[in-house]
Amino acid sequence: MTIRTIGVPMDLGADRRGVDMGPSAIRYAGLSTTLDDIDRSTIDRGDLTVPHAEERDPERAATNAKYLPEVEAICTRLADEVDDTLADGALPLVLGGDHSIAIGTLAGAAREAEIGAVWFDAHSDINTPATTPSGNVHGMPLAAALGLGEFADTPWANAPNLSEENVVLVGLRSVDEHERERIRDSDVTAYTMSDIDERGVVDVTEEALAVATDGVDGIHVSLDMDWLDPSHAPGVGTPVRGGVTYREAHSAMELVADHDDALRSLEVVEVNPILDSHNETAELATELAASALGKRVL
Ligand code: HAR
Ligand code: MN
Ligand code: MN
Ligand code: MN
Repeated sequence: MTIRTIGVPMDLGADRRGVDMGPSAIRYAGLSTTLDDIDRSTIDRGDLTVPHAEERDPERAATNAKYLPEVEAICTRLADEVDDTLADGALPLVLGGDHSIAIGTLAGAAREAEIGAVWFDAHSDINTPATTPSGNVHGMPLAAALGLGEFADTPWANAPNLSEENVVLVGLRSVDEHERERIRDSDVTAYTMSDIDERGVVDVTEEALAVATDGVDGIHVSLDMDWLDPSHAPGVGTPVRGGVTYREAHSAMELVADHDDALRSLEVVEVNPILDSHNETAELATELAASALGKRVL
């Protein structure tokens, strides 16, 4: 199966500038040669065009969902790209950009198939404009995709064939109060870093994959690089101490690749080259994508 890379140089969903350079940094880190080691053909369709914050009216950032109209425009195009890629029988590899782009990836991935989603992240990204502490849309993509709260009124943001029962969060360590309530009140499954400490990353990831794949056609995997400990992935906008290690992250991605051909789409987000040290977070993002797509040592 062909892997089709789609870059989304988006940073309007986050406060710290610089994640818009993520797709370039990941390509510079050797994505195409790394993927050549996998027995699949690869093609890079380039980047979507995304406006810069400097071109926008700063007033638009003074809301409880900053730049939401811009996010809508970009995510609508991304959803079409992802859907076209899947219709062509290829696997979309979406490069972020901040995590708001997951709204588009999920909407496209869930257009013609029932899907599950595994969300590897320090954060739960399930705020809505009413509950967000920051107004940053990268803290809202799961709520948007599931049509929660005010997102019930934004059909463009909803993933049509994604249900809470097949959504799993892995590695949480930064959850806002309202997000905690929302997770408790929903059918979303969530594993914290404490679960990983107690049970190990293999056990937790296997269970997460079992939940996400239950009764669906395939899954989307969303890898927020701040899932990793900042000692391994310093180049992210919102680092949180106490994340998974380099080896744990690879183990989890290898399990993704090994799980019954379930992976239909993959996304790697929140790489911030401005905050990185010698592009190491982009290099790690490249390696982890390759592991999730089936790269092995032997
Ligand atoms: N929960 C916070 C908010 O909504 C922080 C969001 C964190 N950002 C991310 N997403 N990198 O995973 O503002
Ligand atoms: Mn830019
Ligand atoms: Mn995130
Ligand atoms: Mn995060």
